[in-house]
Amino acid sequence: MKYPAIPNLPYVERPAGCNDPFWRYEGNPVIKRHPGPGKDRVFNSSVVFYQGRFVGVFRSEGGDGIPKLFYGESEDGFHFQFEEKPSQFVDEEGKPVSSCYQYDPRLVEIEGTYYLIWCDEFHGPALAIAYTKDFKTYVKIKHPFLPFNRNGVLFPRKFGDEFLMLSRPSDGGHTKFGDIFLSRSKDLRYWGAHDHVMEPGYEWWNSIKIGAGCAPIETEEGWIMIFHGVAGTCNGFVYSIGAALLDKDDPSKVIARSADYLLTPEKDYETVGFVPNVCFPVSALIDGPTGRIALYYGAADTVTALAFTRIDLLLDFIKAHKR
Ligand code: BMA
Repeated sequence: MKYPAIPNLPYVERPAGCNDPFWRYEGNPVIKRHPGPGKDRVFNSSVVFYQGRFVGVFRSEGGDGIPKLFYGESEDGFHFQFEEKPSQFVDEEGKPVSSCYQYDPRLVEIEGTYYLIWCDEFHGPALAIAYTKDFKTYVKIKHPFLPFNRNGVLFPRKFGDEFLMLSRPSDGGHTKFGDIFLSRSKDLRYWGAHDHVMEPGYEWWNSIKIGAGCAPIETEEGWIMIFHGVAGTCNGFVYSIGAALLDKDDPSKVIARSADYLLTPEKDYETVGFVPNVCFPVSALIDGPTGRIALYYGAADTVTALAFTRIDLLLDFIKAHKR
């Protein structure tokens, strides 16, 4: 697929002397603590380019600590305003539907419709799907899979007449395991033809569990899958950012996987917060003509940060650090 131009992409060039595959925005975090009334922490959120500016679905937690999804927008991709009230969903008959929590929203545009996948309450944590064309009305369809599954990402285009989703079946709690699987559907309602994609790594930074991050990025050489990889320590989990290259025609096949992480918690806003040591990638803006990428990631389950890279640098890194 051809990624459109984003002339106003929030982006800063790689600093001279830096050889890292991702470099952080100096003004991080772009969404700090308490960015609006009732919003104590906004993180693990999804931003897309829409009608010349940036809009998104944001995970926010307030006084009750229960995550909900909120609409937000920005002219420049660095400064965001949020709606005060959580987004409302209707079912396919137009009747309001609600669930008691929602988190880790992933947005993707396919043929003019924006699809949202998130972790929803459905007798335990399960994936949910809704679609919107205007970010005002979200139509929620039935949960694609049974509980428990907290991590789902759609590919940004159909393969023939099928949608493809990466997901990570889990348990009802903080899951001490997890592989990435690929599932197929012609209508987003009935999913099957599952394939296994990737298991946790022997490298310690991703040895407990892995989960897809932003929507996979299509390149001439295949799909770049940015994912989070989790290490287990005596102080709890540590979430880093990894990348792999999946086959262009059959993305259940892994062509190359970086043995090294691309970004790991180092800055204060990543190592200190509600949950320390978390870099959780969720959405990427891609400027087609230049291959520049702006990655939004949640930091320490507290704030939202930006890191930058380019398609060619990601491909080079994955190949150079291939296991
Ligand atoms: C995962 C999810 C994420 C969170 C991460 C670290 O299991 O709940 O939302 O960022 O844990 O706490």
